[in-house]
Amino acid sequence: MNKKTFYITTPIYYSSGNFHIGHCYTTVICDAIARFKRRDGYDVFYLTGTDEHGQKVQQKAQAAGVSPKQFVDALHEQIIKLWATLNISYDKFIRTTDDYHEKTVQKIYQKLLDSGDIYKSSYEGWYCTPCESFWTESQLADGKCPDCGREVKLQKEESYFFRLSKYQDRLIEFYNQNPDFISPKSRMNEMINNFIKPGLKDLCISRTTFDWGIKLPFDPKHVAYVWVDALTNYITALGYLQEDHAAFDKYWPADLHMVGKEIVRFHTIIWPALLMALDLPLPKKVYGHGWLLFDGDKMSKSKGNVVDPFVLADRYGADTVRYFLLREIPFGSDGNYSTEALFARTNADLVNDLGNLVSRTTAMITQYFDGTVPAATQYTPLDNELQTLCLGALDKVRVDMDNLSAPDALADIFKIIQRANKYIDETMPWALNKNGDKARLATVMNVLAECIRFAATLLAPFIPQTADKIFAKIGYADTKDFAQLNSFGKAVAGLRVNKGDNLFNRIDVEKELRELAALAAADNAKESAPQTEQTPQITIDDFAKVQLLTAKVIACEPVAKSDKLLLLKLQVGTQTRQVVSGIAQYYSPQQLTGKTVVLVSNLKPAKIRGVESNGMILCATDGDKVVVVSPESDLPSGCTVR
Ligand code: ME8
Repeated sequence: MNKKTFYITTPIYYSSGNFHIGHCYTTVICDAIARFKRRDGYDVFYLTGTDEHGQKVQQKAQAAGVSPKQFVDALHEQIIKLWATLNISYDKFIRTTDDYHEKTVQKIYQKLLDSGDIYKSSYEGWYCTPCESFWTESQLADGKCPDCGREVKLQKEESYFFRLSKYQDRLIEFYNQNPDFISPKSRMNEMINNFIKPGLKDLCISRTTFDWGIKLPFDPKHVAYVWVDALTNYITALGYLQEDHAAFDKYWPADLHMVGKEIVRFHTIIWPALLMALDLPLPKKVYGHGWLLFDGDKMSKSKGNVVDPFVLADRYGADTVRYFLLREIPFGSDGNYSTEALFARTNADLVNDLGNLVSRTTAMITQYFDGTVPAATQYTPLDNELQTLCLGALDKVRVDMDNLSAPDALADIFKIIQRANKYIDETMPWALNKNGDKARLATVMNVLAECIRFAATLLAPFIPQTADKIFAKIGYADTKDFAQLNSFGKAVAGLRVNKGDNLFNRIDVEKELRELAALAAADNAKESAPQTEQTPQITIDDFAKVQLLTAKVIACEPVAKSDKLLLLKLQVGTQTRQVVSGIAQYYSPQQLTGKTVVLVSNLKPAKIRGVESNGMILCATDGDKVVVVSPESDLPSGCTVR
């Protein structure tokens, strides 16, 4: 029989760097759900990836002095490492710079043009580059981006538009017919009241003022709007409009798009409308989770290494980080991150409850039964209580997971662990041993080993490495499904236990806080160190090799077939010469003509786009701002600059 499929996605992460523990939240939750569903018999496809195009990436690459591709490659490597560190079990990782994705996005644009859903017009409005979002004047909050509070820029450009307004009524009808489509419910109301009711406007879906994006097949001056490029990853990754579309046929529509609350808008308005235009079925659910806050603020990497997931996983283990994220943050709402809370959770739940249960039980089986789990003789009502708890746990946890509430699921699993610890105090195995009651002692050990096996099986989706360690300690061969929880008692009898090291070590809170503070101080010192530490120093003789001269722009024109290049004719003393400069996006020929600039005059001549360039003019850059360097007061051309 074919298994039921389950297609789950995370957002594709921006390739702009500085990943912090908040970023791990979406991916860790999806991983727990994916692992749970696999164990529960589903054929799961778990997709994640990176969002690599757009103005923000281009600007960051420029600021870092590398090409956008080099920039995204480095970050891609970092995120792959991060997900490996946290044991994320994705089935596919998509990059929006992957060739198949780029080609399919072009086909999608063509399809939408052919169906009349795209038209050309001109855009005038506000743009928030960090969010890559368009806003109207009335949507701005105090003149700033209503999502992130940062500066917006007035954008005026020729653009292609998607007929989003056409889908307004169909969207409302869809929401009404599928009341669980947007979860939690409060986010559905937010979408309807804040965005749909005021009236949907057609969406600008192409840009011309930068070029780090997918070129539109019918007008390559334009690149695809990064959100359309990004959202379509959910279908391009499966092979939509590609030769091999078996995965698309099998898994689409998605069962769950898990996203942070700030991007619910894109996933519940733009995405379904695009799918309607493509005549495709809509995803079953979009879940908008809350944020992990740090001191009440949305997290950022500038908070130092207390929020660096690599540092946290390295010091405390991947499962400690996973457990904290899954257990501590009330799902759907914002949650606070603090190192103290991480330590408190670890010491209380993982060290005291789980770690102790496993180490006490394996030690007792080693001591009383020479390391072999005994068979039970006869269950008392007390044993039956634990048996019932274990046998009923999966149903409860399944309901919790269907509600996407990992904290509830973990609380239900820990009921077994806490009850088993109490059972040790109630049955007092050391007294049974002293009194020579071997039969009762055997049953007690058997019940405890079973509780551990049930707990480990249920914990495996959440803290997989720990579950594997526990199975190894009790000598159990995990079948990696939940069918192993169908019976209680027999599966552990005869297993050889191996106590080994502690599962988790108690965190010495004071000491750790001191060490983290020292690490943060070292990090800050590194960041505030002057640039000269990274840039190699040069001698005055090195500098003397560069001949800098003032030069007057006597003529200037665009270089044919190039959006970026200008050809400048310069007067340098008594000579003239021509220089090609990549500043057409920042200056018009008229703005430069008559200006005195600084020329690197002894630069080796080069041909740029087939045009000879003799030297280079100096410019200062700040992100996407580029300014030509010019002497403060008027000077004749040909003066030395030192
Ligand atoms: O939004 N707490 O990418 P992204 C909880 N590229 N979750 C957080 C968080 C925090 N402090 N900070 C970030 C994008 N996240 C787009 C998606 S999908 C077609 C395109 C979550 O790198 C955030 O909510 O900014 C989102 O779910 C994920 O990290 C990636 O965010």
